[in-house]
Amino acid sequence: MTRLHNHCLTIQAFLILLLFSSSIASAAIVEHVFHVKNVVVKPLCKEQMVPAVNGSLPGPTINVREGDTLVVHVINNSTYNITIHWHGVFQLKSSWMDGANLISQCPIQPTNNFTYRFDITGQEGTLLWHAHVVNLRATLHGALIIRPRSGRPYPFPKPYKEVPIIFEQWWDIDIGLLGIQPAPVSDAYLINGLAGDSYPCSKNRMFKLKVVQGKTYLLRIINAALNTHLFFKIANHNVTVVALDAIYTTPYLTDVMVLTPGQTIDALLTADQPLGMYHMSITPYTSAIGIPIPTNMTITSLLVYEGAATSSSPALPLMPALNDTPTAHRFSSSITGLAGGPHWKPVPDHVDEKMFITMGLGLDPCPSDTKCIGPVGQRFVGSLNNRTFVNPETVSLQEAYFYDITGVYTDDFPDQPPLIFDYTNFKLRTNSDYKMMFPERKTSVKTLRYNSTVEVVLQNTAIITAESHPMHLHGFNFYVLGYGIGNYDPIHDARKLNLFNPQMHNTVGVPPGGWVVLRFIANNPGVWLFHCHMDAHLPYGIMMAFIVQNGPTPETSLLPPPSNLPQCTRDPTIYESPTTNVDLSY
Ligand SMILES: *[C@@H]1O[C@H](CO)[C@@H](O)[C@H](O)[C@H]1NC(C)=O
Ligand SMILES: *[C@@H]1O[C@H](CO)[C@@H](O)[C@H](O)[C@H]1NC(C)=O
Ligand SMILES: *[C@@H]1O[C@H](CO)[C@@H](O)[C@H](O)[C@H]1NC(C)=O
Ligand SMILES: *[C@@H]1O[C@H](CO)[C@@H](O)[C@H](O)[C@H]1NC(C)=O
Ligand SMILES: *[C@@H]1O[C@H](CO)[C@@H](O)[C@H](O)[C@H]1NC(C)=O
Ligand SMILES: *[C@@H]1O[C@H](CO)[C@@H](O)[C@H](O)[C@H]1NC(C)=O
Ligand SMILES: *[C@@H]1O[C@H](CO)[C@@H](O)[C@H](O)[C@H]1NC(C)=O
Ligand SMILES: *[C@@H]1O[C@H](CO)[C@@H](O)[C@H](O)[C@H]1NC(C)=O
Ligand SMILES: CC(=O)N[C@H]1CO[C@H](CO)[C@@H](O)[C@@H]1O
Ligand SMILES: [Cu+2]
Repeated sequence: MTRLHNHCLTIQAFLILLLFSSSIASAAIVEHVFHVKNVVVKPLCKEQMVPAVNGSLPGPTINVREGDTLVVHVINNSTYNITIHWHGVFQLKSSWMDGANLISQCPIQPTNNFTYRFDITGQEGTLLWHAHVVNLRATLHGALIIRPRSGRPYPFPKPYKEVPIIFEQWWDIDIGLLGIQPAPVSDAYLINGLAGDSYPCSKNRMFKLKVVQGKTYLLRIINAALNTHLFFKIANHNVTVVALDAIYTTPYLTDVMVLTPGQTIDALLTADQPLGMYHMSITPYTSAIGIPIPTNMTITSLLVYEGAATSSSPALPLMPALNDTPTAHRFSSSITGLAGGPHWKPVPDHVDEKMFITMGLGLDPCPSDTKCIGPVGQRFVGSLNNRTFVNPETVSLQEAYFYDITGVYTDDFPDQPPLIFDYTNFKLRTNSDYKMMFPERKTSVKTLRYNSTVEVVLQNTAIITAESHPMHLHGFNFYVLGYGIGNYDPIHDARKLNLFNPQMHNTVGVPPGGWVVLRFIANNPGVWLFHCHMDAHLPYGIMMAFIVQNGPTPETSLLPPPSNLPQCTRDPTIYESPTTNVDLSY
């Protein structure tokens, strides 16, 4: 009897083996339905109606393997216009699936649906999906976990378990009703949907991670907060960072992490401390210089060792001060890329396009019938090289490009600011006579030749305030060759850039009153947004777009849009004569 049983097991094992070996050869199609609808949740004391995917906050986690095709049918039963952006996914040759509202598509309007379909190749780790419509990302987000193809190992010891940890920012209002107004000060932060002990009505409703002593866990950490950078610490434990933004890093041991909105970290945590309970806490990092900082607060979750006495009081981590820029800067700038690791490509040593972009806030004259809260009675806007980006309204930018519709955008985003000045000098802060104080409102783009190598120096200014802006590039990872404080020195600082094993990102926090140098290869045709990932800065227009031209072959060219791409207008004349749009001058 026993023998027979064993025999069956062997056959079963053999079949499983067969199954595995066949999945090495063929990548899977992973298909999901997202029902977006308004639901009532109560993370704090009050019931609140919010749009959510499948009624859950955070939304469902998507698991894929590198090489898979992901298909998500999004059905909009909410009362809002939505799009879903697959944050950090390269979307190689599938830019219509990028989900950037008014850039790669018009929104999916209430009662409508749209199917996103794309391959996930050349990247592994943790990313997120989120709505790409101002403010709606607050409740429409979730984890997107990309594991190696079956049979391929991680470049670190296999963890015992993997745990998504999602940080969120919460408002006790229907945030969608704000339209494009920046959200006010938030009411709470959540960890995996729970506010925890820091708030009166959520005591004991806290995310708890149960661990076995001696085992190692892979934390897949996502900052889905709309507008806040967050420090993260675990009492009495160090972690080893192994990936940022779904690209592996040199293992980096640390006791503190900081994530800008939109960034992700994969970190190994070994339960190597005495049996007990330990707080895992977040606290905001507010980098704005010269703007009052909010009351400090720490939001916690719990690490609970199996076998620990539940009566023991959990250890607390000592959190950095809210404005601890040195700690944030040290963590962000010290990590290096895993040169030679999976999906690593050497840094190109030549540069075809050099850009220097000043970034920060500016002012816009206050409309006569309105009261504006900015300095000298004006309202805030964003500025990239003295430009404030204005979204198109009647057609997406990518359709305007693909169908050659004139009057939607201008191809004149400048490579340099119109003025060379002492960018980080605080004396300029409130000088409304200053020549870069009132940027030009425009939908301007920068066109890049297919396959060109682009270097961008992002220089944070002190106009109005110096603040860390997390700049996010759609469609690409970029190398971060260097970070610094002050004005970038093109001779001295350029010599110190890391061209060997720089970290890579899709979102980088540019230090307050500082700079970063990025490099990427424009090998993905289409229109790609580059913008501040603090959601409040989207309506300010801290945004621009790159148009990457087609390469020489159909394989390197932008395909026509899917026939059911949501439209802003139903005017058929716009779509009469699609051109093939292959750049023959290449
Ligand atoms: C969302 O809910 C629908 C049913 O309402 C279900 O079919 C689908 O699998 C769920 N999606 C995910 C990603 O869990
Ligand atoms: C969404 O709305 C459609 C059309 O009104 C309806 O058929 C469907 O049942 C709704 N689904 C959910 C999950 O509410
Ligand atoms: C999606 O929209 C199309 C076109 O309006 C409609 O025919 C289809 O039934 C919708 N699918 C779902 C699942 O709602
Ligand atoms: C964390 O790492 C630091 C630096 O290596 C070390 O001094 C400290 O003892 C470590 N702490 C724990 C709890 O392992
Ligand atoms: C938070 O506020 C308390 C009381 O005002 C203060 O003692 C503490 O140092 C502050 N902590 C941080 C991290 O700023
Ligand atoms: C910035 O743009 C504004 C608005 O177009 C313009 O008036 C100003 O001269 C520009 N600044 C510089 C330095 O060119
Ligand atoms: C793009 O650049 C890469 C590396 O420089 C090169 O191998 C490839 O052939 C180029 N592709 C095209 C279509 O020019
Ligand atoms: C929803 O999208 C449509 C098409 O772009 C637009 O006309 C409408 O104004 C949008 N509604 C809201 C509330 O933004
Ligand atoms: C049947 C159903 O749930 N229909 C809803 C779909 O979504 C729209 C917009 O929220 C509602 O008005 C319908 O009642
Ligand atoms: Cu910003």
